[in-house]
Amino acid sequence: MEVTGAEAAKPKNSTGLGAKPNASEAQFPANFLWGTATAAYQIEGAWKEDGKGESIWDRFAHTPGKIKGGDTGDVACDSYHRYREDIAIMRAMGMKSARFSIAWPRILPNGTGAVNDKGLDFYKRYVDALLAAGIRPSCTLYHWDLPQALQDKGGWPNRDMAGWFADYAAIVTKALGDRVTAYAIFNEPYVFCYCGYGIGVHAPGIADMGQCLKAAHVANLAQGDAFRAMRAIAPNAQIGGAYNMSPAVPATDSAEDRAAAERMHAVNNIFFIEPALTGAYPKAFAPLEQMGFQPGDETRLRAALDWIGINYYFRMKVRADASEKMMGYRAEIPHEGPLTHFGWEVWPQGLYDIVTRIGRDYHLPIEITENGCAYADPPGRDGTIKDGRRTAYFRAHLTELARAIKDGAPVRGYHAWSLLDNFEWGEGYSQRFGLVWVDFRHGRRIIKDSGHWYGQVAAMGAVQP
Ligand code: IFM
Repeated sequence: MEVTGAEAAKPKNSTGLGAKPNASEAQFPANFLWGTATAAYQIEGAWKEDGKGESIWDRFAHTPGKIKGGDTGDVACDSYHRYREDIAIMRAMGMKSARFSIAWPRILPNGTGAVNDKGLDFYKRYVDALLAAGIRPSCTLYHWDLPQALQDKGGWPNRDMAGWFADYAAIVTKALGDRVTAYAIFNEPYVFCYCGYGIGVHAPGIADMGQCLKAAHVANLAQGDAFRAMRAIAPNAQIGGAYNMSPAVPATDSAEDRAAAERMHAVNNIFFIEPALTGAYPKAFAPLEQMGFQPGDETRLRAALDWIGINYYFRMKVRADASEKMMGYRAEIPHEGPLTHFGWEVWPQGLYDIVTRIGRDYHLPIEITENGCAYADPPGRDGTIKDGRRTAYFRAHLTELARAIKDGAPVRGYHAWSLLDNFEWGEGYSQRFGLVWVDFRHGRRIIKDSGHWYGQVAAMGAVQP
């Protein structure tokens, strides 16, 4: 079944999705922002088109042995050329918000200096097409595709990065500021610092915890500098960030494991929020000297974020471990619940736990900027994709989210990861997270059963049990 217009959102009677809301369903607020999320490198392709510069992910993926199956993002979902089709799908699914990211090397091929107008024009067209479809553009400035030219100057551990990033953020805000009102400065700064500089499984492939700590501090400075630059240009924009978060569950009830879990929360969940909102690192983990902290940085770190984005995939069990010199703990994904194709435990209550804690601790509007699962279900003979496990995953997580909202968590939106099957970083194309299946050879898209189901949830503002 090819995707065509309003077909996507038709009720599926076999699953009872056309039924009226009833009292036992999980109900969401009337103006709730139902959406999907994507990221530039994962979907766009066109890696050297229209003046785009090389990114660290281009370089990393082109290095033999780095990505499963030798996959690259050179073509990906070809969304650079097929974005109108993607937006038609979102519209047909009744989406109200589209989270997407900008590729920095499309705008500034060398990271700094001359602006590539063709790159800016692409995102202007993209945003205009979203607005024409009645979908709110939610723009992430950095989802990991650093210009390689800046990595050649040291990348995120180099303090100059903060200023370069703020300049880039200003250019984008000036160009899109009249069209875009929602921005996330970074996507998952913990992941790009830790995986990129600490353990080297992501671009630029450096395994050095010293560099990781420096990168994390510079990213925090960059967040503050970019926030101020953007606020000056777009005073009414909603500026926030998307942070990966895993509720930290102590492995035992011992005081050591409980303290270790709090330390993990500090490192993993709030390391890029506390400095922005308070000017200081979380007390449970603040190795200032190793991070290269300088006098005056406490002011630069500050960013009065308007909203907090939470990317939730799994919880972590944490135990104290003195042999872990830096953090003093060991954290792992438990296997008590069912596992996705990626091997991640499905634990819907974790979404409730993290959302209620962040709501309680920071009193800021929250959006779920990512939540989703990888399952490989292919199209059947009739061309449909029966991915019941994905539907069950979203049903369970949305039910927990509705419970969190009922209990007072200030959540205003939810973005399923992801609109499309796409390039899953080190895993290449082996992990399919999409509500929409993509044939990576021909670019064809098919809305999966879960995508039809999610469209109905968005239309009804409720999840049926
Ligand atoms: O695909 C990624 C995304 O880029 C960032 N958050 C997690 C997703 C699944 O691993």
